[in-house]
Amino acid sequence: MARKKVLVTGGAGFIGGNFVQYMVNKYPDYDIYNLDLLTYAGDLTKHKEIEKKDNYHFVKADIADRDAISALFEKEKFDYVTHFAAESHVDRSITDPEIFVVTNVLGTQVLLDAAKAVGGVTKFVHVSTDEVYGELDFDPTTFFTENTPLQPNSPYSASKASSDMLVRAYHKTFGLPINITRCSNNYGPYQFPEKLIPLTISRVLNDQKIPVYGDGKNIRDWLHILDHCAAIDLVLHEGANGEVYNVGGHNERTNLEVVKTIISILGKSEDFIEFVTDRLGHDKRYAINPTKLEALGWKPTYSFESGIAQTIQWYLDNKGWWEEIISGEYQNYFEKHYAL
Ligand code: NAD
Ligand code: TDX
Repeated sequence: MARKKVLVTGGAGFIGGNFVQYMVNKYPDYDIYNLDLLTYAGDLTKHKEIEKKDNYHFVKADIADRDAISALFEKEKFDYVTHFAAESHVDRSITDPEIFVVTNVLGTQVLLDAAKAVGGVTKFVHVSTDEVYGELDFDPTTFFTENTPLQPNSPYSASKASSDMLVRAYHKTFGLPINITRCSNNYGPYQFPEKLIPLTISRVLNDQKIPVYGDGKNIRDWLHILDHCAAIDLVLHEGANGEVYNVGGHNERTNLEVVKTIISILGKSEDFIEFVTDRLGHDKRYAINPTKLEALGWKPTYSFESGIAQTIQWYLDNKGWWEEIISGEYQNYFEKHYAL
């Protein structure tokens, strides 16, 4: 049987990077192609363990570069596409929305066109976010389902919702075999330290203030990266054509609870918490109903308690990785965004 070729876009980032490693190790008879532009959020050092394996391949390209993407699809004739590449940070989308439209909307459309033109792609999985549904209030009995109307509130989530609509349209109009996944907040190894959990861990370890937006009562529903990778793998192989699947494991926490948990595990003082000006348009609460994915056979393996302990240990064991990042371009971003 011919080897399957899997394109993973954004495979130098946090989620795509973990997914590339998961797939390279789990499927030695698949060829995994990591396509990434290596923006500030992408780095290849995380792939030291797998880059010598025969089934791992790297291609540096911009998903919005139509000529490069068409040529790659023509050459490789992928069987599967898993699309993670994006501008992913809400705060950056508030200060500089345009690149979010170019990468997230136009880039997705370029990939869809290439898949449609070449043919042979048996599944295109578009990795989206629960943020496209907007926000929930604090009533703990309410959840996002796949039928919740899309009401994105930030330039980031608006760009992701737009890309979701294009993916849906290429299925309805051209018959492209697709799935859309919408997951809650991920955490785990190799997350860029501008996101809440790695930002808190790295700053606590350096005895620095932790900026908590507003009153810290906003709620996120935390999903361990490895549970997310298993979900994408399942949807790629078993997802019903054209369907949307929400991914989340019922791990709702306020931001303040998350920060206090990390401080407590690291044995530091809560005096490091600093309440700062709230994010513009800050969504109150996200919470996923994952019943549809569970019916396909998915079950999370991490509770928030086991996942956060594993993640903190990873950041302790891999200081070199994140220290390198926070000493680079990120430092300028941090100083501009926070006045701490
Ligand atoms: P990330 O920012 O860590 O990584 C994004 C990757 O995409 C980087 O490697 C970057 O270099 C690459 N990239 C950016 N622009 C590109 C372009 N034009 N061409 C090619 N590559 C490009 O993001 P992440 O947290 O890993 O998120 C991955 C996907 O999952 C995104 O689509 C995001 O919307 C979605 N998502 C993330 C979360 C989360 O909690 N992190 C939750 C829900 C959904
Ligand atoms: O310094 C901070 N202080 C703070 O209180 C930061 C960076 C965040 N926060 C708050 C804002 C959010 O309520 O913590 C919560 C989590 O913030 P982020 O880590 O920036 O994640 P969020 O905005 O929820 O979006 C994430 O999950 C959904 C990802 O970045 C998105 O790509 C994904 O779609």
